[in-house]
Amino acid sequence: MESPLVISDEVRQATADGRGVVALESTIFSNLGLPSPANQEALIRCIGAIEDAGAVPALTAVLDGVPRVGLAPAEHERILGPATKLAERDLGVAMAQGWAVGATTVSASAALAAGAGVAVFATGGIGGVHRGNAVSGDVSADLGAIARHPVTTVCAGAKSFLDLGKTVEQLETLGVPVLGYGTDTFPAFYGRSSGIPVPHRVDGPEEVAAIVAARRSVQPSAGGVLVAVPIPEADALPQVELDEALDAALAAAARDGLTGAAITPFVLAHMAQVTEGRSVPANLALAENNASVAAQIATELAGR
Ligand code: PSU
Ligand code: MN
Repeated sequence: MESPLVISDEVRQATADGRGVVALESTIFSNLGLPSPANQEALIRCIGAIEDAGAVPALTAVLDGVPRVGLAPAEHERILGPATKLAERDLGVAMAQGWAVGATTVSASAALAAGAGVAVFATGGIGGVHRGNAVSGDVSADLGAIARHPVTTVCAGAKSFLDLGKTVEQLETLGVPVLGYGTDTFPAFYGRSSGIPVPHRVDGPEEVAAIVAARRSVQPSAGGVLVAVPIPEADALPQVELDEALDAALAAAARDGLTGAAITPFVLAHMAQVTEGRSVPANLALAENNASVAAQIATELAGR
């Protein structure tokens, strides 16, 4: 049976030409990730960063029930509008039910990237183990997807309101190599460090490419690698302010009885409100930086 996955001509051509391709998730660019018009700015900056580094961007989404890797510029505005959050578990449902705009999370994007043979994927922050998960059982499907799919995911750590210690532990349990990019600790999204050690440190794209290639050579069916890049120094928010904003956002989420997939959009919106919008430029800066690092890694990998 032919794959229903539609890969853009540009992405196909880049792959055939041995150029780097970087997949991008669509949830952060939708109304679920960033407020308008910051979401559009984020998309423009991420695409620009990938192109500046000589690679080709491949936005992932499900549009009108069709899973896509690589969207035409004219289609970008569909992602920026109202969208339905689409995790890996939802892929078949979105296709069969013909969802108009399914914004793919990290788990769904990694699955689509793998299906299209795209080796590198950039996001802002991955999902992970939620605080209080001993009661709620809330662990993002992102972790399992990163472990399973043969894609290198580039992030600024996990979303800041998660239990980062448990998230790093869970990545170890799942067998995901976590590479601190120019750092010995797991980044904390809006902040440069969580203080939690990462198992390995790398200091450039060629080091990441060498690790991915070595892993593949010894274990052809190996899953993903996670590259954790701290937010640029100038864009980081002070940790004290963050902790306070987070506590307030999480308390509000609990008070409103939010659970499951609804928590992330709520907390992100609340954080923007509590930090008087300052979490938004930080989010843009880290997403753009991740896209740039991902493009450099993709270019290195494509040249091997
Ligand atoms: N981090 C952000 N903004 C986001 C997300 C993460 O700063 O919008 C999204 C990503 O798409 C991620 C998803 O894959 O949230 C995880 O959601 P959940 O915790 O429900 O698995
Ligand atoms: Mn969840």
